[in-house]
This record gives sequence, structure tokens and C-alpha cells, in this order.
Amino acid sequence: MSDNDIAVKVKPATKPKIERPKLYKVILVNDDYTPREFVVVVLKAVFRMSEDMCYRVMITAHQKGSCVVCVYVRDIAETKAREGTELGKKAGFPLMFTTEPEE
Ligand code: TYC
Repeated sequence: MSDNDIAVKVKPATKPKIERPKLYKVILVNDDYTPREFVVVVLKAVFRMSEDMCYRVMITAHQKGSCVVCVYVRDIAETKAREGTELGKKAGFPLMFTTEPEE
């Protein structure tokens, strides 16, 4: 190759790898002090589910100890869990939401 030649390198075609973001469960944890109606109010405010769905989630946590409320990407799951827990704390209740990665 002389100085005037132009070398052209052809890049092999690469498939763009788009990974699905990992999902996290938001879990409602039962306690003995938070009133049931208050749990429903918090679920409605934070997760925007119907009254009926909120009641079902609350009663499942009450009976089984915990209940998965919904599944989101990490950022949103953690924000929602914090918002729900803070609403309980502000009202003087030990209401707790946690997050955990989905398998
Ligand atoms: N166990 C509470 C009661 O009997 C109600 C409750 C339900 C609290 C679900 C928290 O995540 C919870 N007042």
C-alpha cells in the first residue's frame, strides 16, 4: 500500500444489545398497628390502584404477612416504597414497604 492509498476498514455488523432492565417487586409488609383503612388510602395514593385492588392487597398482607404490590424498574420501585413508608411515618404508623429484585 503506497502513501496515497486509503485504507478502509469495514466494521463487522454488530447487533445492538438491548438488555431488559431488571425489575423489582414492591412489597407491603404487615404490622399490628397501622389501621387497615389507612393502608388502603396509602396504596391508592402511591400506586394509583382501584379501591377494590388496594383492599385486596392490604388484606393479603394482613393475612399472610406481606404482599407484592407491583413490579417496576429499580428507581421507581424504590421511590414508591419510600413514599408509602414515609406517608405511614408522617401519620405515626410503622407501615413498611420494601423492594426486592424479581427472579
Ligand atoms: N394488620 C393491621 C391491622 O390489623 C392492618 C395492616 C394490613 C397493616 C397490612 C399493615 O401492610 C399492612 N390493623
